[in-house]
Parts: sequence; structure tokens; C-alpha cells
Amino acid sequence: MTIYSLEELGWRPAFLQSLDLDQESVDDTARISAVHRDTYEALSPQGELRLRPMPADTPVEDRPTVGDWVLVDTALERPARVLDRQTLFARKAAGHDHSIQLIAANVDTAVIVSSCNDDFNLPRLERYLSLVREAGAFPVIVLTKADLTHDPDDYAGQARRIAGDCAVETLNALDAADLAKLTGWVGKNQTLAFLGSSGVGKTTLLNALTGKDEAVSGIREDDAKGRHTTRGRSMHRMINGGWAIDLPGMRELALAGTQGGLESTFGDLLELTRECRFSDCQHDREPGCAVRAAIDSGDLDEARLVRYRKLEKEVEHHDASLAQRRARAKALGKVYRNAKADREGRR
Ligand SMILES: Nc1nc2c(ncn2[C@@H]2O[C@H](COP(=O)(O)OP(=O)(O)OP(=O)(O)O)[C@@H](O)[C@H]2O)c(=O)[nH]1
Ligand SMILES: [Mg+2]
Repeated sequence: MTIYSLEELGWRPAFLQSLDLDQESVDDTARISAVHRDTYEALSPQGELRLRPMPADTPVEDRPTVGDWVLVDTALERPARVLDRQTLFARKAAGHDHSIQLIAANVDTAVIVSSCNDDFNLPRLERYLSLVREAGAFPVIVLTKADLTHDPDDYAGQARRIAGDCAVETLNALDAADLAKLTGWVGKNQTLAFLGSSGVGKTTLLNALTGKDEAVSGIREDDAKGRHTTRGRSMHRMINGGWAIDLPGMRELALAGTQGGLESTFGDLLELTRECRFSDCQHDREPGCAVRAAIDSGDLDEARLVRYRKLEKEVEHHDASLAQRRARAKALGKVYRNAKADREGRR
């Protein structure tokens, strides 16, 4: 068993701020390296730990996800709490209750993986970019399977048009020489995570960077969809130092509370809207509309405006529903507290 120092595990001085050093010790911290249904695996300078789940009533946001630093309750062998996160990937959980699902935490670089085949999809790339920018991580778009197309540059060109200042690389994940295109993006003791649909080569890339042999499997020939080979979330040491997080392929990525991420992903478009004559311009037929002018001149793809509106609506809807849900929960909490106070004769 290899033991890693706090620094090697990705510890940053900023995490100290979330410890109460009078009562809590850095020696009791650990980093979550895998999340299972009923246990967590964690790494600390003391070695590998297996931790029990937190109490069932712990809110989702307060439960650890892969990459999290936790303070360990050594007596109960479970995380006592999660230290403040530097970055957090979260999405709207499936279903209608607007709850959040945590994906990974404390990631420095997010590799958004798609392939030079039918998986390639600009709206999806824009979703991932918004998620990563909202999380505060550094995005890189990697288009795998460049060896299976005649024109990888065409895919790269399309991605670059929506990527802003995010780099776009095309590569063959099975070719070791191509991996140099990736390693430049990962600093010492930093954490990298692979995001993308099933079958795009996330685990293939992770295996190449870590020397591990995690399961990969072929995709369906007819529609290039993967088989959801990776089921869990786990963090692995890379050969050159640092950590790589493998995640299951995402079937859908519904955005939640990513207004800021959306704004930076569509910065070019928002810049244009500021040049419109009317501040409340809807970019339909108003005179002096800079967005329409850019569409007419071919500088802006109209589809990008449509996609922005769709995502904006999605995020606003989620935020509004969440605010409503919180208000209801707060009101309900007040009812309970008053009822309790009544029972105890305090009112
Ligand atoms: N030719 C070629 N095959 C690739 C490339 N990248 C990945 N593959 C193959 O694509 C298939 C899927 O790769 P995985 O690494 O399992 O994909 P994944 O993204 O981890 O998929 P899930 O775990 O299901 O989310 C495997 O058969 C890989 O060998 C590439 O750049 N070129
Ligand atoms: Mg995988």
C-alpha cells in the first residue's frame, strides 16, 4: 500500500480554514477516493480508510462525493463532515423534485471528453462547459477517436467555435504518443476528472495516465453509444503524480443553478446583447439589434442563440423551483418548531 502525504493527496492550505483547529486536527482529515452504495474509500497520510455512510438525514450537499476532503469521526469510522470545497460539480438529479446530485469535488482540471463520431454534439459540449465553469474548474475539451475519422480537424473546428478560451484537443486515446496532448494540462498534485457520455474513452484515457487496468468495453456500432461500463466514481493516482477521477458516462446533464457558468460559456453572445440599442432587446426584430446583425453577417450561428435560450430557461426554472422548495421547507420547519414549542408549553 502506497502512503501519500497530504500535499500529494492534493491538500491546499485553504482547507485549513474550514477546520476548527482548537478541536479538530488535520491528522483526522482524509480524501474520498471512491463512493459506493454503503461505504466510502478514503486516502490519508495514515493510509487507506473504509468509512461508513453519514446519517440518513444528512442533506445531499453535505454528503461526501469523490474528491472531497472530510474530517473523519475516528470513533464512528465515518465522515463527520465535508470540508469546504474548492470546486464542485453538481447536476440536477433525475426526476421532478429539483434535487441536486453531486458528481465530484475539488477538481482542478475537467477533461470534457467526446469523440469524433455520432457522440459529438455541440449543445452537450455547451452544457458541460457551463457545468465546469460554474464549478470553478479549468475545462479542456478532448475529442477521442481521431483515428476513426477522415477529418478530425472538422470536429475540432466546430468545437473551437463554441469553446471560447477553452482548449480543444483531438487524439487517439489508444496511442501513447498522443497522451502528451493531455499531460500538459495537469499540474503536480492536481486533480483531473473525466466528464462525458458512455463510450467516449474516459476510462481508456484514465488507464493510460495511471497505468491501471480499469474495465473498458466497445461501443455499439450503429449509434456509437457506450455500454455504461464504469458504474462507480473513483480517484486514481497518475503516473506523473496527481489524481484522475473516472466517472460513469452521463445519460443526461440537466443544469442546476449554473447561471454564472452559462454566462461565461456564452460570453460572446452576451457581449453582443450589450451592444443592442434596447437594453431589453429580445433579438427578434427590434431595430439596432447587434445579435440579429451578427446572425445576418454569419458571425453568429442562430442555433447557438436558440441553445442559449433553452439552457437559460432550464436554469431559471430550476432555480425558481429550488427557491420555492426552500421557502416551503422553511415555512414547514417553522410550523414544526411552533408546534413543538406549543407542546413544550414554550408559547
Ligand atoms: N479507435 C479508438 N478507440 C477508442 C478511443 N478511445 C476509446 N476507444 C475505445 O472506445 C471504447 C469505449 O471506451 P471506454 O474507455 O470504456 O469509454 P468510457 O467513456 O469509459 O465509457 P463508460 O465507462 O461506459 O462511461 C473502448 O473499446 C475503447 O478501446 C480512440 O481514441 N480510438
Ligand atoms: Mg468508463
